[in-house]
This record gives sequence, structure tokens and C-alpha cells, in this order.
Amino acid sequence: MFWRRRPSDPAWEGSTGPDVDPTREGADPVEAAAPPDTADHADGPTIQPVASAERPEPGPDLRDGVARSRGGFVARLRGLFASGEDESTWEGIEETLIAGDVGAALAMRIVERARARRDPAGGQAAVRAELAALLLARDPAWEPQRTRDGGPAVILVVGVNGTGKTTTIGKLASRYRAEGRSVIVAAADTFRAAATEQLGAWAARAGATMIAHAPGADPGAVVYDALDAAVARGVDLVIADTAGRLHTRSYLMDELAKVRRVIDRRLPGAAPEVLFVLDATTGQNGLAQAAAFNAAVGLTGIVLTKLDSTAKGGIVFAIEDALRVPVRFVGLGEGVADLIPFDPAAFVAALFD
Ligand SMILES: Nc1nc2c(ncn2[C@@H]2O[C@H](COP(=O)(O)OP(=O)(O)OP(=O)(O)O)[C@@H](O)[C@H]2O)c(=O)[nH]1
Ligand SMILES: [Mg+2]
Repeated sequence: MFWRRRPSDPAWEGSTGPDVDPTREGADPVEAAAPPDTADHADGPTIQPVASAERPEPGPDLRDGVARSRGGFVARLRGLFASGEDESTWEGIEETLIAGDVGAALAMRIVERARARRDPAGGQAAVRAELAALLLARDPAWEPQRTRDGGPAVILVVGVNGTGKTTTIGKLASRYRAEGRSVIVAAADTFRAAATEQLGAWAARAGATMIAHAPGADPGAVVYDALDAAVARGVDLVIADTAGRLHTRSYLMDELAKVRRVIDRRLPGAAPEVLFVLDATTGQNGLAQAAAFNAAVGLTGIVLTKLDSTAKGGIVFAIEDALRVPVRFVGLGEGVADLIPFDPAAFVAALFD
């Protein structure tokens, strides 16, 4: 095997930020160029040299990040309870929860349970308690774990087009680099022309190494090479980017399942974190997306992006209730620091207090 260093290329140095191709939606992948278990690729993996990491910026404030939801559906809930607590109030609460993207069936369940509580602290406290009870218990100190025999921790990032996968990987790489971990990002979105450059810009910023192949290469082969490189160099963490895909395209979902199997084959027992990136502005269709990705690759965590851009933060409750998979991080903006670990109690407090 040989490693080819990419010559200094202005596209890799000069690209500064996210770059989204709207024509990607629903497009078909290019045929695989190399089998995933072949280490010697004719055109070889390219390795972006590590740049020195930028100093991390201070993170955003969760309250600021969910200001739209607090001022949106949560403010409406408050307003309704402020003017009484009769039958029509509860009908209004159900409608408001639905408008806040909690989903119709779940909104009905929340209202039923909140009413049955007959909470002496009032209906608003009861609704708040029912919402909080929907969020899964989790270890707040969760971190991706290395394999038992010292292999890298692995995060595979999946989702439909444009949800924020590559941006989230940039933010995660910066976070873990700032904690002193070595990070390889795998450019396994080999479909979209600008995807590797976009990831490369984030990697350079984070001080992470990027492993990439030529455009159109087999995404499984990129991941395989990234894992190989990580094992050879004792790297702590591999984060794999993947092309956005519609959850209804079965052949694209099969391709993703293949990438997932490559990880199992190269690092048996790795138990990778499979992060589903959901755009919080998507609405209830996000639940169908999540279910399809879960069936294809087995999700272990969710990243809810663009929570700053929606007044409908109720999707957090809906997705955890539907999937029983924890939201690990929330995205609160486009900047490198705008990703914070999800803390259920802090989230509910940021909405209501
Ligand atoms: N406001 C806001 N914008 C975000 C957030 N996360 C990502 N974005 C923006 O969403 C857009 C798409 O981000 P990408 O990271 O390219 O999304 P992707 O899922 O990798 O897209 P594809 O690879 O094309 O499927 C970019 O403009 C990002 O800046 C967030 O938390 N908040
Ligand atoms: Mg991307």
C-alpha cells in the first residue's frame, strides 16, 4: 500500500466553509470504483496533512439557541394556561403541541396524562413534567469509545441531503481535537463533487487528518482505508461522512448498510456510534427518515441540527419517543462551536424557564 500526499492545492487550503449543492437531492450515486476490502487502490487514498487546530470558540447558550421554540409553541402553551384550565384550554394545548412538532398521537397522549396528573402545581407544570418524562435517561458524560483492543472509536454519520452531516462532523472533530484526541475524518461522501473539499476545510480547521479517494470511489473503501490508517497510527477517533440520501431509495440505503458492514469487518467488535443527523426544521417526516435509517444501519444516536432555526423544538420529544434512541448533540448554528451535548433537563428548562 502507498499513501499519496495531496500536493498543496488552493481548493483545499482556500475553501472556507460549508458548501451545499442543491442539485444533490435525490440524485443517483456513481458506480463504485474499488472494492471496500482492497487496500491497494490504483489511485490511492489521499491524506490531507494535519493543520494546527484553531482555538475553540466559546459554545452557544442553549437558552439562546432554543429562543424561537421558547417564544413559539412554549409561549403559546403558557398563554393558554394563563387564561384558565377548562376543556377548551386542553384542546388548545393539544393543538399547540402538534404545531410545535410533537406529533398528533403523542400530543394526545401528553394531554391525557397531564390531565390525569391533577398536578397541584397546575396544568403547565403537568405538561412540562410529561414532556420531560418522554426524554430518555442517558449518561451525560457519553463519549465515543475506543475498541477493547485499542482500535479507534468510530462515528458513522448518516442522514438525508443537507441536514448538516458534514458541518456536524467539522464541529465534532474540533470538539474532540480540543480535548486532545487525534481524529481522522473519512470523506465517504464520494458522490457530491464538492463534498471532499467541504470536509477538508473543516478538517484543516479542526487539526484533523482527512482520508479521501477520487470522486466516485466506493464509500466503503474510503472508510476501510480510514480505519486502516487509524489503526496503523494509533489514532483515537474516526468520523466518517456519508452522502446525503433519501430514506426511500432502497439501493442508497443498501449502500449505507454496506459501509456499516465494512466497519464490522475491519474492526470486529468496534460498536461504532451511528449518528443520524436530523434537520429540526423538517417536521414529522423526520420520524419516517429516522425509522428507515434505523432499519438500514442501526442508529445509536441522533444529532438534531438547526434547532436555532425553528420554533418547533417539539421534534426532540417526538424523535426520542418514537425511536428510543438518544439525541446526543444539538446544532444551534453554523459555527464550529455551535454544537452542544444534549442534556434533557437543561433542554426542558431552556424551553420553559
Ligand atoms: N442554522 C443552522 N444551520 C446549520 C446547522 N448545521 C448545519 N447547518 C447548515 O446546513 C447546511 C447544510 O449543511 P451540510 O453540513 O453541508 O449538510 P450535509 O448533511 O452534509 O449535506 P449533504 O452532504 O449535501 O447531504 C449548511 O448551510 C450548514 O451551515 C445548525 O445547527 N444550525
Ligand atoms: Mg455533506
